[in-house]
Amino acid sequence: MTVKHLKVLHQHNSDVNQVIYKDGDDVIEGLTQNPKTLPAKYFYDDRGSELFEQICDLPEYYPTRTEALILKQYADEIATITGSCELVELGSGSSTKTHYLLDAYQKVTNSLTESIPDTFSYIPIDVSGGILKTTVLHLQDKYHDLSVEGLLGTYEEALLHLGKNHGRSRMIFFLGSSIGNFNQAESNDFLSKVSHALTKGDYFLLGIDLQKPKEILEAAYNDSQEVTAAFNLNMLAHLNWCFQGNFDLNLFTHQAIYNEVDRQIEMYLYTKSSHQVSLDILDLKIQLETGESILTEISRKFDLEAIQVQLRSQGLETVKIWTDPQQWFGLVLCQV
Ligand code: AVI
Repeated sequence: MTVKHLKVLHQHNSDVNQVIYKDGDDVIEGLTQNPKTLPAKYFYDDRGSELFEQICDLPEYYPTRTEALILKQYADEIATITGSCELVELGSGSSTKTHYLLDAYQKVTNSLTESIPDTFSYIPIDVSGGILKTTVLHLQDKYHDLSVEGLLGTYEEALLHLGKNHGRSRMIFFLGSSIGNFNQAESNDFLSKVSHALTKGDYFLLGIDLQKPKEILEAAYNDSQEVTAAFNLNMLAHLNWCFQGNFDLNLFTHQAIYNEVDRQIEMYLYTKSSHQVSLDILDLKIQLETGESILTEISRKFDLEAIQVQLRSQGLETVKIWTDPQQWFGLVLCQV
């Protein structure tokens, strides 16, 4: 089915039903180093995106509902501070929490006098074509006065594609503490690209998971229904599909630990027995030993002071911060 208002940014793939990224150099690099790693971006094929949606509803996984509560409570205030503007969401997924913002910006836009022509526009950006397509269709149905254009691509591609916003203000938002999946250097690079896609006076809204006791963190990433385990293992199925591989998912187990020194959750796949794996398209054969680990994801946990310093170093000045009563999650609004 063709969807109007969905643009494919990735040069090598014009099928919106597919997930992009097929290059594989990063896989070779990760699997040939010691200890082994795999890039977290390979979680998100359509099955991985679906599993992630299920993770967000798990009782142990507090970030999504805590951030949603903050948004529900403060979306109107955020919209009042920034005023009507073009909304750009990086890593939109199913845009569930975004409804609070869209409702608030719809009100702000409708409250403008008729003499000021303004539109209410939303640009969701994601690497998963299936979920983006569903989101765009759903939003077009729900908000008749919303102009929505989905961009299928990576953050880098999308931020470059957006260019500077001429004429009206923009707010880019990045929710769910996805910035925690970047290491310090990657997050600096990411924030610098965000900053370059904004013009003086524009806004950036960032959701961050805050530091808290190890037990709460580890439970959130080792859930009792084992959905996170399925999500982690699905990366191997995705790699099999992308690169004609023969990872046997039954030979791996999932475990997440909180590294208190680096203040990050680390998600691992451990091998149950020694075996060989090949990825034919990459011309790669690797030997895995019993109990060997593959690090698939880090999820950093933040401190409000430190993140403000980091944002400022990229030209993003904090305007206001909102948290929940337990201070488990934070929303930082900053301005160029
Ligand atoms: C997308 N990201 C913010 C999630 C997180 O919490 O780091 C990914 C995730 N991995 C396992 N559970 C959730």
